[in-house]
Amino acid sequence: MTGLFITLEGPEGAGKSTNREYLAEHLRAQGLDVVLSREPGGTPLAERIRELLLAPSDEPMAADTELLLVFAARAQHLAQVIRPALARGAVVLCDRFTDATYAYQGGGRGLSQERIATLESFVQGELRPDLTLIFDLPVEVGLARASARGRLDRFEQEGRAFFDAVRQAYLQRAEADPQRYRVVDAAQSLAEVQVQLDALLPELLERARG
Ligand code: Z5A
Repeated sequence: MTGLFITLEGPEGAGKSTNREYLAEHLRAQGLDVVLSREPGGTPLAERIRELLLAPSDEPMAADTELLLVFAARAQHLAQVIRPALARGAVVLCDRFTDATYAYQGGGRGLSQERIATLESFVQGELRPDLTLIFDLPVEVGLARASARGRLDRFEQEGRAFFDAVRQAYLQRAEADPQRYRVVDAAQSLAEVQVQLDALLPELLERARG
C-alpha cells in the first residue's frame, strides 16, 4: 500500500502551517491516517540541522553548505518519517520539501537546477510529492506577516531581490507541471484561502483513497 504525499510550499508568511492544520483536520474527519511534518526538520536530528540552517551567524554559510545541509536533513526525514508513513498508506502533509530547495537555493542563491536535481535523485530516488500546493502571495505581504512575529531568521534577513527570485522559481515550477501543482492565492483573507482549499478537498480525498 502506498499513501499520498502532499507538500505545501510558498514564501514566508504564506499560511502554509496554518492551512496544513486546516487540511489535516478535514482529512482526519474522513477517517484518514494523516502525518504532519515539515522541512527542514521533522525528526530530532533533522531539527538540529534546521537550527544550523536558520540561525543567523557571523560566519557566512556557503551556498553549497546550505544545499547539502538541506538534503542531509531531508535524507533523515525520508528515512524516519516520510517513507514509513507512505508505506503504511498514510497521507503525509509536509510543510516544504524539495520545491523549496529549487526556489531558495536555486532561485534565491542562484545554484544550478542540475546540481539540485542530482542531489534530489541521490537522496529521494524516484520519490516525488504526489501533489504540491503553492501558497503564492506578493513578497511584501509575506514579509510583513513574518516580521510581525519578531526576530528574523537567516533567510528572512535576505533582501527583496532574493524573495522575488524565490517566488518566481515557485511559479515557474507550477507552470511547468500543472498536473502536480495547484497555486493558491494566499494574499486573500484566511477565510477566503480556506474556501480555495475546500474546493481542492474532493480531489485530495479521492486521491488519498486511491
Ligand atoms: N528552506 C530552504 O532554503 N530550502 C529548503 O529546501 C527548505 C527550506 C525545505 C524555514 O522554513 C526556511 O527554510 C525557509 C526556507 C528555508 N525560509 N524562510 N524564512 P519555514 O517554513 O519554517 O519558514 P517560513 O516559511 O518562514 O514559515 P512561516 O513564516 O511560518 O510561513 P507559513 O507557515 O507559510 O505561515 P503561517 O505560520 O501559517 O502564517 C504566518 C502568519 O500569517 C501567522 O500569524 C498567520 O496567522 C498569518 N496568516 C496566515 N494566513 C493568513 C492570511 N490569509 N491572511 C492574514 N494572515 C495570515
